Amino acid sequence: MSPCLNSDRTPHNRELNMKIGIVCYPTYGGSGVIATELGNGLAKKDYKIHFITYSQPARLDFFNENLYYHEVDFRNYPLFQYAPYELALASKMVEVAQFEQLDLLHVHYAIPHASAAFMAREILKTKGINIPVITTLHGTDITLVGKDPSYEPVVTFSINQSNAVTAVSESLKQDTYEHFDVNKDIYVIPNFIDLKRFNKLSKDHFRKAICPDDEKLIVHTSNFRKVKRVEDVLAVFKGVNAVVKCKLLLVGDGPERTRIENLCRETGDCNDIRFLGKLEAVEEVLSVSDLFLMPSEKESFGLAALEAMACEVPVISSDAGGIPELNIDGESGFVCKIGDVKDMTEKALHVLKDENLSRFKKGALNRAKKFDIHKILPMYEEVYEQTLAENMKTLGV
Ligand code: GMT
Repeated sequence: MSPCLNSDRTPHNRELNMKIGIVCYPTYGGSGVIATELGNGLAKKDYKIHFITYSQPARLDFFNENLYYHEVDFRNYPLFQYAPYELALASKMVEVAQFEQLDLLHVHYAIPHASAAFMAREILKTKGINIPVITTLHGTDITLVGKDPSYEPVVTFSINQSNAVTAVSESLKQDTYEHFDVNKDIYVIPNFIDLKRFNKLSKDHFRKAICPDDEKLIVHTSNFRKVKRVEDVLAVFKGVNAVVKCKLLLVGDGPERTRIENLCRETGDCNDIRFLGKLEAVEEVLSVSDLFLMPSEKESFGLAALEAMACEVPVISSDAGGIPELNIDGESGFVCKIGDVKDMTEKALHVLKDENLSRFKKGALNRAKKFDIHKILPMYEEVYEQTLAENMKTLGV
């Protein structure tokens, strides 16, 4: 069968009503959030968006006529120690692409989405359907898990086989070239924020309950993995609290939470620290906070810090990965060396001084505005247009 496009719509119509399959992790992680918000944003612009994943994405809990959700049904069998998710995902991509006449597949987080998409694309070719695959690299798929020898050959292959590749920061792009034998151009498209949702809300009653004696409020949100260095958050908080009375809110959950909770019980700091667990309306907490801490060991962009900045919260961060592309030293907060809790504490005290705080709050908001969803979404649209045009050229259309 000769190669052909998936639908007989003209290129003009194709631009207006592009049908896109988005594959992502549906959990609270940053890659899933970006993929879901991207899909939501595109749906508002009349694209038809088909999410393909193993459960309903966390931020996809409303109705929109342009949004569709296809659940990957993966079954176990006594012979398998682990259910082969990647195969079920590839099969679902084939099914959805074929029956919904998708124009392209956009996968978020390389493992295992890029290799599953490669498989789906090749299967579709045998059915006379030729659609391109775009892979967005998010961070640990490159900097941690992906470069592990147990995954590296497949990650390298599936990046090189993607029709287009994007990365969420210049730093992640460079890491990809450093750790993998990649011969493709990588487009840098930073994370973005919906400023209609993330802005400073008036939640003073909440602040009064947490800080009854007008203490300063420090916040950290993460998935409590080792790379987040949450123990550094505790150390900085202890140092700051010794000079300026403050409270610490820890939002999120993950493998390190129990250890961190035990640590703060041992040091006796628990009275001033609250673990809030996973929170859907994180913007409400950010709205009453004075300072955000992100001391990560690895961080390709730092979406959680961007969410804080949009709510006018300055950031004290490490200089890991792409964070310096977001947090501007001396403007939106400060950038310190990974693990330098002394410097982080000093910088935090500087920001929290009454004469400095409002300047840093403004600086944080101004920086966040650069990553407004309305500025970043067109960058993805451009990659879609270009990739489709290249695909058509290859097919001689
Ligand atoms: O932070 C995490 O561990 C979650 C992870 C993910 O893929 O879900 O986040 C990564 O992608 C985000 C969205 O692009 C980035 O903002 C985060 O910086 C990045 N995390 C790391 O690189 C550790």
